Amino acid sequence: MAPTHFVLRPETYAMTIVITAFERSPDGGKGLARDTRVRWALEEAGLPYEVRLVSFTAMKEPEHLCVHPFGQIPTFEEDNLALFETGAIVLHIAQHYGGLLPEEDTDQARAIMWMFAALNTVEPPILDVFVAKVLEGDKPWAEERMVLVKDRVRARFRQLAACLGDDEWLDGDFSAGDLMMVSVLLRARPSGLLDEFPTLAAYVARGEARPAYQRAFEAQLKVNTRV
Ligand code: GTB
Repeated sequence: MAPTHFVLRPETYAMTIVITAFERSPDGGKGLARDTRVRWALEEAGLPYEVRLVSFTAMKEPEHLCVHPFGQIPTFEEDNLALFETGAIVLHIAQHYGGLLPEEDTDQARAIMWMFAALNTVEPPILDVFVAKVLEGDKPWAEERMVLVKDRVRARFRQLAACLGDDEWLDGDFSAGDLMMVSVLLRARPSGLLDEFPTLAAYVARGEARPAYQRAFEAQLKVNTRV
């Protein structure tokens, strides 16, 4: 039976790549929402794209739910393909267009491993800090929990910093693994945790200095600061 989800009807095929992003990101344009990493991957690959902006209400409506079952951003549409999940989107871009994955199979496998490490091992404790502050900040145990949660991030950052050492990137040349890791680490900057680890902060700064990141950042900033 033909799949009914995530394969677009011909009349809705995207002629150019279309992604979705917040109509207005709660971060006011700091680039912390997850469309930035997708924009960055598209810029690294040199691909033009359009952005469909969605409100929090529109994200939960059927039109959006048929490309994102969890009612979130970002999504990615190209020809008859619709994807959600930034890991899948960045991997798709990296595998189908140049510039983000090494040629050699084993090198490529390790770059993908770093993408997964960023999303599955490093991002969760960073998100816990956000949850502890924003969603649980008014609980009587919030302060105590915050200490624990921040220490878990520090433990992870110590391990990551040991792995990175004084290298420029995680494994040879810049790859989709670095793009994802830098994107994830950026989310730890507002808490001050990133700056406790100068080599990680410098690694993130190298990512931010890439022209493709700058273009991605500027594009989301323009959306989130328009009047
Ligand atoms: N695992 C998914 C992925 O990687 O694509 C997670 C997607 C996701 O969490 N999307 C968020 C969303 O749509 C936006 S990025 N949330 C709306 C909802 O769930 O209703 C998360 C985010 C939001 C706000 C900030 N900020 O203000 O700093 C940063 C990141």
